[in-house]
Amino acid sequence: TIKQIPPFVSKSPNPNWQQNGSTGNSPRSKIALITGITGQDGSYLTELLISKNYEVHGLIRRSSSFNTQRINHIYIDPHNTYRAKMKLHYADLSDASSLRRWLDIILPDEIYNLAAQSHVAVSFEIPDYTADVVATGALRLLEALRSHISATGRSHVKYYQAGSSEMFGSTPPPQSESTPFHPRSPYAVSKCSAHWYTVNYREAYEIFACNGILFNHESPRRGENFVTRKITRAVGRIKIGLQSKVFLGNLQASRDWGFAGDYVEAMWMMLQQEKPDDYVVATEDSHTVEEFLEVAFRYVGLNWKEHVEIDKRYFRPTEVDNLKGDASKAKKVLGWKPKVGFEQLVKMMVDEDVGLAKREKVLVDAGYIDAQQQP
Ligand code: NDP
Ligand code: GDR
Repeated sequence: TIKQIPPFVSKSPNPNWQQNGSTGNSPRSKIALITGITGQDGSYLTELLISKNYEVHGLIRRSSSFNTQRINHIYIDPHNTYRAKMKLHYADLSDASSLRRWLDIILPDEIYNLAAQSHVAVSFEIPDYTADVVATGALRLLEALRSHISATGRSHVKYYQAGSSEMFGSTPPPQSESTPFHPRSPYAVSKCSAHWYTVNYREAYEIFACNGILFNHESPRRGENFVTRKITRAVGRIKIGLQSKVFLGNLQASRDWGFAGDYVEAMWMMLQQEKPDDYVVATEDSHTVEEFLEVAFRYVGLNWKEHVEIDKRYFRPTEVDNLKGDASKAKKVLGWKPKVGFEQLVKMMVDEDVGLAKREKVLVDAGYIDAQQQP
C-alpha cells in the first residue's frame, strides 16, 4: 500500500495548533517555520518567538550524532501536546520535496530561512555543497513557498532570508543597503545569489520576502570554529589550565561584531512591517581580531601575546578586510538598535567559557576526558 501524503490542514492533536480560528476565546498563535533552528541564531529566534506566543516549527537535518544541543532546553516531548511550543521535523535544504511537504503540513505564517553551510573558510573546501545549500537551498525554499501559495491561496505568508555582510566583501566601509556587493568566498557569492533570488521572488510573485543583511553576531552559543568563540573557548581553557596556546590566522581583519540575541529581534521586526524590504543590521562599531584578543585575555588577567600562535592554515585565499555597517535604515524604519556593545559581548562570552572550562576540568580530573582533547 502507498502511504497517504498528509493533507494541507495539520492533524496535530493539539487544538491550539489548528489552522482555522481560535481555541476558546484566545486568538490563535502565529506559526513560524525556522530552517537552521539548531544553529546559533535559530536557538535565539526560537526563544524570542515562543516569548511572543508563537508556535515554532523547526526543520532539522539528519545527522549521525545529535545536533540539537542549542535547543534542548526548549524542547518538550511532543506527546505533551499542550505544553510543546516547538516541534522539530526532518528536512534538508538540498531536498526540495521535504521543504514543500512541510510547508503544506505546517501552514506557517512566517518563514525564517537561517539554514546554511555558514563557515566562510570551509566554503573554499566544499564550494559545490556550499552553493547547493546556501544559494540553491534558498531558491528551493522560495519556490516551495511560491507553489504552496499558488495551491492554497495563503498569500499572507512572510519570508525572511538570512543575508550576510560577507556579500560586501572588498567594498570599503561603511556598508549600507545601497553599497555594491563584491563577495570574496564561495559562501559570500552564494549568499549574493540567495539575496537576489529573494528580491526576484518578491518582485515577480509579490511574495512578502525580506533580506536581512546581518553583520557578524556572536554569543556563548556561537560555533566553536568561528574566531570569537575559538578565542573565548581558548581563554577559558587557558585560564583553568587545560591548554596553553591557540592557533589563529589573520589578526588584522576588522569586523562589526554584535550580540546574536539582539539580531534575531531585527529579523522578527522585518516581518512585522507593512511592506517587505531589505535591511542592514549592524552595531556600526568595528574591531580587529587582535582587539578582540586583547579584551578577552585582559579580562581574565592574561596577555594574549604569550598564548597566540599564527598558523598559515587559517588564512583564506581571499580575505574580507574591513566590515562596518551603516544600520540607519533599520534604526529608522524598524526602530531597532543593539543593546549589547563590543566589550560587554566579549566579557559575556568569556564568562560563559570560563564556566564551561571549569566543568570540563572536573571531568578531566575524574579521568572522563583527556585535557589534550581540544575543542
Ligand atoms: P550556524 O552555522 O550556527 O547554523 C546553521 C544552521 O543551518 C544549523 O542549524 C545547521 O544544522 C543548518 N544547516 C546546515 N546545512 C543544512 C542543510 N543542508 N539543510 C538544513 N539545515 C542545514 O549559523 P548561524 O546561526 O550563526 O547563522 C544563521 C544564518 O545567518 C546562516 O544562514 C548564516 O550564514 C547567516 N549569517 C550569520 C551571521 C553570523 O554572524 N552568525 C551573519 C550573517 C549571516 P546543523 O546544526 O545540523 O549543522
Ligand atoms: P566570518 O567569521 O568569516 O566573518 O563569517 P569568522 O569568525 O570565521 O572570521 C572572522 C575573521 O577572523 C579571521 N580569523 C579567523 N577565523 C577563524 N574562523 N578561525 C581562525 O583561527 C581565525 N584567525 C583569524 C578570519 O580570517 C576573518 O577575517 C561569519 C560567519 O558567521 C558567516 O556565516 C557570516 O555570514 C559572517 O560572519 C557575517
